[in-house]
Amino acid sequence: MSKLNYQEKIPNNINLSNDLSLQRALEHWQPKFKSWWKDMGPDGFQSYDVYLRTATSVDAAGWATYGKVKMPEYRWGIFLADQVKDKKIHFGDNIGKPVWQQVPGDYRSVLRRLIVTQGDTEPASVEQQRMLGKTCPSIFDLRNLFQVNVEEGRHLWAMVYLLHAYFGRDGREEAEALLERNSGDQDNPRILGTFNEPISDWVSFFMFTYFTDRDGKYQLKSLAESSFDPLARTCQFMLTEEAHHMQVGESGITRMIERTLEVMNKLRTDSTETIRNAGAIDLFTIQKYINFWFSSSLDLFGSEISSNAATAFANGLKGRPDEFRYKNHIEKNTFYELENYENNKIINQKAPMRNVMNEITRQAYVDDCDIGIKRWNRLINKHGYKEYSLSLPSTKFRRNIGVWSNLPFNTKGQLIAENKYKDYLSSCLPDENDKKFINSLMVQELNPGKTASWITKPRRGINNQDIEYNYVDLN
Ligand code: BYC
Repeated sequence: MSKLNYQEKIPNNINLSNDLSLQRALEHWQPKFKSWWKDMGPDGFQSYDVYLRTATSVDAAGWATYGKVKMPEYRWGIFLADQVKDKKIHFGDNIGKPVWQQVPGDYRSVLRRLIVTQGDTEPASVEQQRMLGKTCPSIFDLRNLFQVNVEEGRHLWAMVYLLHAYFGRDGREEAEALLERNSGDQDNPRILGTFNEPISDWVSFFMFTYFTDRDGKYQLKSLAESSFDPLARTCQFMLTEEAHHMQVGESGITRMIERTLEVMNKLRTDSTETIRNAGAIDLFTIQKYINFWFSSSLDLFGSEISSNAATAFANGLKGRPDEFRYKNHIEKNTFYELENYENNKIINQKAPMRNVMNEITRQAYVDDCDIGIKRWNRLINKHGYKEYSLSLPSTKFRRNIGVWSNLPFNTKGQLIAENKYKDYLSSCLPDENDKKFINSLMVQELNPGKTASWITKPRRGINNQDIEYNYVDLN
């Protein structure tokens, strides 16, 4: 079991003190990270004690140690899952050879691109969420926001470690650039689309943590299969933390729906106006937010048919999530049937399996997203509203990347007239009115144990603490 060296400036389980030049490079980057955190991290609350979990080792007992800490003093560390002895490459053309402890020259730039793309999303999400503390529905939710934020910061550290340790000078330059791009910046935006979308209300935050963090889960699972062992081990440990982020999303949306149903039952109404006047969010509006964040997150998997994905699989850089579940790990002359769009028609096509890895990962993601939808529909049903249900829009709807990009598909996956599309889109995505209404609900609630009108209380506290516990010390 690897133990954390807690005495060092940068907590780690990689024997950092034995590698002075790496230690120096990271210590050089650390103040830049801290200054980025101060400028672009959570606005306000930086001087308050927050009940946070910190990783102190990578085993089950130590990865979640709870205590009050001021966010700028959070111990952002570097942790890799334990190394497996004699591990072999388990997919692609290099199958059976030992995994790589160093970056093979041929794959250097592709690997660096993957790590930079992954790394870029982490600080991006912190930037997107930076103003949310001002409108938190409860102190419990405020703490969860900060937990997510500090861990995304740690995930940035994880990628920066790989860049510094394995990519020399260009890795160090990329690490600097990760702090220079900013979410939504006109001149120097974040790399992937979703990470430039504003998250200015908590409905978007819960949707983001449900849908976009789940993309993170699937991308990390793919990278956790990598033949570049330090990357695989880094991502394995990141996945442990990622699970909590998705749980924040799922429970947040559940609590929001619960409040809506309570209001519908109490007032015996399904009128949007009446529900809104009672301070809850009608199911139609919730569906619009699902439509927005799900469709945006689908783009993060890349094109349905991708030569990048084929190369990454063939070379063993990026596998399928849970690669062990598949029978064939080489997929050389195998094919996959999928839909494509040619000459204004949807056609069925067979494509080489290696080229459709993005689509296979996306499908696994869609199935996972659907689990929450089914659960929410059971809740709606239980409250007696059998005629209502939430759903995931079609994977063809509102796409900007891949086969379906910029085509006028409706949420059911049917093509509609081009000239009707703009109006259609505004009818099924949050419009200005919806956003205005949602913003009107976003009132900060800081009394321990109290919760804003639009969401129910959490069922359980954090780490067996009471719901009323003072998760953020405001004194
Ligand atoms: N927006 O062959 P293609 C997370 C680019 S989230 C803008 O279709 P490929 C987290 C692509 O870069 C997980 N550009 O796709 C969640 C390429 O550009 P170049 C993040 C896009 O390469 C919440 C071109 O289009 N992890 O962790 O097979 C909070 C053609 O690419 C987009 C990763 O991203 C887009 N949506 O796959 C915090 C994993 N999609 O090279 C964190 C690492 C594609 O032609 N990244 N493009 O200039 C990858 O594995 C791959 O880069 C992608 C794309 C899956 C993103």
